[in-house]
Amino acid sequence: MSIVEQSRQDDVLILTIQNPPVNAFGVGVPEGLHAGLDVAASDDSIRAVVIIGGGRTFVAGADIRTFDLPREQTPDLRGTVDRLDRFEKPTVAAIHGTALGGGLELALACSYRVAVPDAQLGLPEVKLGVLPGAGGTQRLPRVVGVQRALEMMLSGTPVRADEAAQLGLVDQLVQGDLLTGAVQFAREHADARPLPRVSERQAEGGSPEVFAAARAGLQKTHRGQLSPGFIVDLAEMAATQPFEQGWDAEARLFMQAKDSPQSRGLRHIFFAEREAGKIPGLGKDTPQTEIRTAGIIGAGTMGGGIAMNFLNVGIPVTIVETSQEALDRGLSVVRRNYENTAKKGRMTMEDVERRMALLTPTLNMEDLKDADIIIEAVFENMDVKKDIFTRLDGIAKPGAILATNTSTLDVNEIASVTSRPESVIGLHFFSPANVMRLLEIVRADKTSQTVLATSMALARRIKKVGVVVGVCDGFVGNRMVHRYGDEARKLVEEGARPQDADAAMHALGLPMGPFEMSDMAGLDVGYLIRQHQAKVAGAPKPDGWLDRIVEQGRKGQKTQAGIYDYPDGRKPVPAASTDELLSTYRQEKGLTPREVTQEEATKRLVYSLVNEGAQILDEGIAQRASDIDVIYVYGYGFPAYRGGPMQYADEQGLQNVAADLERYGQTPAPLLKRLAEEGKTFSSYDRERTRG
Ligand code: 3H9
Repeated sequence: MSIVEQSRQDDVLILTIQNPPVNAFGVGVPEGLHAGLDVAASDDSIRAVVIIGGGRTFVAGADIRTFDLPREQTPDLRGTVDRLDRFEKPTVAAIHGTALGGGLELALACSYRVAVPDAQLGLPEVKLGVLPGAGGTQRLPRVVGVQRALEMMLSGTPVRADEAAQLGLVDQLVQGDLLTGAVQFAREHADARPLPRVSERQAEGGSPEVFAAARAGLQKTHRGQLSPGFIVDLAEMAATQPFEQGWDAEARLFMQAKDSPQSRGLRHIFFAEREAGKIPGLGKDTPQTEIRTAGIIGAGTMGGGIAMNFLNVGIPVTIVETSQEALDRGLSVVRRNYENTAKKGRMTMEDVERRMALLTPTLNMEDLKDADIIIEAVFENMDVKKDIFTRLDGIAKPGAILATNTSTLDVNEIASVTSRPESVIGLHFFSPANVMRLLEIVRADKTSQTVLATSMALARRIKKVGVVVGVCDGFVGNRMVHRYGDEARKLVEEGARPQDADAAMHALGLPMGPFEMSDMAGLDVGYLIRQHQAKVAGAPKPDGWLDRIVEQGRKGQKTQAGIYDYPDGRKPVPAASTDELLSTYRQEKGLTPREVTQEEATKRLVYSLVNEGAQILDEGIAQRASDIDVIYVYGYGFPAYRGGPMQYADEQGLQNVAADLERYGQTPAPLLKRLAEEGKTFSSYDRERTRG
């Protein structure tokens, strides 16, 4: 079967792009379209051409997998678009599913666009660190106006075809069969001349103020990123220069953006996220349990946030607490969260009531007997969790999934108190659980394939990115963050100020550094763990500088004082008391402070994550390096345009990373050392293992 099929309905030639799964503009597509256009050009009986996608969608964009190919092997989208723009017979793009990126650019170069009402049209290139590179930056402003085009290109968010029709982006909505409607439309417009060409139109609404505002806005929405600035520059060219000039500049800037580490990072995460959904040994036909109802134990911040994910997609939740007061408090927090969303105009009050009506509060755990999945979200204490799972074992119906939201504890041990360890799994949500997209899915030794497959599908259904991890202290994310916290504390002992360590991570694009994060999470949690561990080990009482801060009653944001002061409740301000405490501490311990450069701080912090990540990978706790990246981007705010810590290390070169680790007194993990010596990357390691 050819990638572009040709067929005829009398005087209309139909070109159907067949490149599953999403009809990306890949190898063979331009050749097929050119062949079709050759036929149309040479056959007088053909009066118009319809271009349509086979399968579930129109064209979802350029084939991202071809971005790293040598230029001459990349499918020539621009050449195809250019030919369509000049073509002498009417061309109609018939759109269903998605017309994204290069797909929409192809459609914009046609004379007309028709679409089914629920099709999605957009230019999401910014999300991949590139820009619309086949005329999109020049054509979209000429159709929908500069302001709207900037919004669409900078957010990357598509619009539905019915909205696109109002914007003039779609010429006609087709209610019935798309092909029939498109052919009819093509016939009706077959003789209309001159042919409408977007490239000949003017872009409206491009005042200097619009561009100034767009540039100022980028500081907030896309700080530190390359391609959004290019997009604004090109939209300005669309408004002020002849088409050809903008078209040429676009090609240049597209290549520059595509070849940047930022675009490599974003493309890495795009594929990593999809890869994370694939579990070796877990076939597509693995039976799944149907999840119609959920039970949650604990209506605290975590339990309430978890419940919201289910309510949002229409799954009824029964939520259990031990006191009426805790239950009422939990429910009112959920309601308040929804009402705040409604106040911002992102949902109606009817939506709020509809969701709240799905939430059933109870003090009786027996009420969970019919739930298809039960998630325990009480505080981190093994005895409490074991007690809950013992009781659940007697209550839950056979086949129900019993999940724990523990962030550190041994899921095997929790499962061992039940008579059905195959039904037990860890579902580690990240705070705030209704916002953060990551879900660590902790596979215990006896977790069944069905429970795992159901949990993965559930993650997608509640709009989370599920990543499967193995059992160990802290799983992937928190285990790495512990090492990062240790390194941050050491940096300060050696002479850095806490704000220097935080600034080192801001420089990389993280919204928070290690100490801002600790203050937000609460310093007492780590303190209690350290004290407990020392006691168990019979070691002396820990007396680090951070322990001393907690002993001053400064527990972080929640006490309005931690490593930082919080005069307005939220914004950290360096604290004089911390400086004093540190200077006394260093004197007492005989530590002579030295200057720590930002470069050293950044490397030591990120590489501590990478080093632990390599160890985790070697132990098989994470299945792929790219899974670790997904965890850090979706759970810890690591900038997607850096691709995650492992991809960042690949960009730096693993030899350099290993050498720096040694220089700063850390021992490279055996896997990292080996890959560095062999001149490999984490990506190549992932690829080899997938092939193997
Ligand atoms: C561009 O167009 C540049 C031009 O302006 C200029 C050029 C000169 N390429 O997401 P799914 C794969 S930039 C290659 O799970 P869904 C995906 O990896 C591009 N592969 O399905 C997955 O593979 P696998 C602008 C692609 O239904 C499979 O298709 N376009 C591409 O949840 C299914 O994907 C975009 O940025 C692609 N373009 O969502 C659109 N797209 O099965 C990016 C998908 O092996 N794509 N794949 O894991 C999307 O947003 C979503 O995939 C889409 C479908 C909404 C289309």
